[in-house]
Amino acid sequence: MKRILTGLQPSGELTLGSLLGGINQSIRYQDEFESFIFVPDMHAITVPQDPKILRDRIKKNVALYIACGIDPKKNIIYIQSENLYHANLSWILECNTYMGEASRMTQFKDKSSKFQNVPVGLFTYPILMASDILLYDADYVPTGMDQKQHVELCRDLAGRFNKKYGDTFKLPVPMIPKMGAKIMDLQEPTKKMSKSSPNPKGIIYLLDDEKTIRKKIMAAVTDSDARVDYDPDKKPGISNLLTIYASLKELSMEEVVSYFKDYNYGSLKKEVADVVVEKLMGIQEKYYELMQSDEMEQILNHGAEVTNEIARKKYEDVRRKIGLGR
Ligand code: ATP
Ligand code: LTN
Repeated sequence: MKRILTGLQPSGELTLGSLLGGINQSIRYQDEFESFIFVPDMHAITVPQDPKILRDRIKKNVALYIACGIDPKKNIIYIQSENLYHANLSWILECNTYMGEASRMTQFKDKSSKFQNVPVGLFTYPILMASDILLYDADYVPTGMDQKQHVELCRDLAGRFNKKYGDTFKLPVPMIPKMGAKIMDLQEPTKKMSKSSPNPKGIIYLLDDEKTIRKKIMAAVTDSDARVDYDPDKKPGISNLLTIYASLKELSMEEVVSYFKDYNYGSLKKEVADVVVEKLMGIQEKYYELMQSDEMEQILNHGAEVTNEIARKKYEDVRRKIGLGR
């Protein structure tokens, strides 16, 4: 069975975008592949984090993965920092990465421009990501378009290592959803709904209560044309609401547009809010149950155990090949 592996950074609270663009993909693949899903908490500290908030969020995210439908029986679920091999392999890969190729990463250019003193970890971030992937011989890495360049760097590093030291790593293939739902900010519908964005009004968090969800959707920015149509360039706000509805109801855009064609914006928003509320209330019920049970501890202990064993073998192979240790 082919193996897939992915992670969502705990750099902010998970959003409707995380669910429809990220988590849902993993749910879709969990029957078809051997599936690894983890919390890349070491990636999150490449930008400043409050320790208490970070720690709470790591566990929250795991519970949310499961509450959204990631089945712990079908997935190995784990926390990156509970496995020391990630950082160890990352160091070895760093010694085999060129400044030129690392400097080309567009995410680094974007994120570093926001700092006066740029953390070095922000620069080496994609190399740690390569290590996350290569330790487990992942065949596919489901992720957003923004991470494609990182997976390509990972392939380059793996290929270089294999050439120099003999066949060691599998070359992973990025799995970018073809027509994956890209959910936009409700207040700035030309921008992605992003968990690290500073304005919560445009973002539906998975743990928002019903009243907040309805308020945010009813206040979503639209246009003055008052005609329901899917046109992301000219009508980004309405198109975004249609996308949310289509993804949650698993309908095609044609079906959704034809369903809403005689609606005014107010009643369209109300129906979109109804389906979002229904979905998120179901997730939240499961989430609060999980947070109170000890099931999460068992799942994470199991994940740590299994992944440490796999990673240890890979790391020892690498260490031996490059001549480290006795
Ligand atoms: P950050 O704001 O910290 O950069 P993010 O909210 O953009 O994070 P990531 O953790 O980088 O989210 O993304 C995890 C996965 O979820 C990626 O595959 C990404 O493409 C997807 N994703 C995140 N937000 C959205 C969104 N609004 N629409 C579609 N997919 C999304
Ligand atoms: N950089 C990714 C998160 C991430 C990841 C990974 C995804 C860290 N390590 C390994 C897939 C495989 C992000 O920001 N979405």
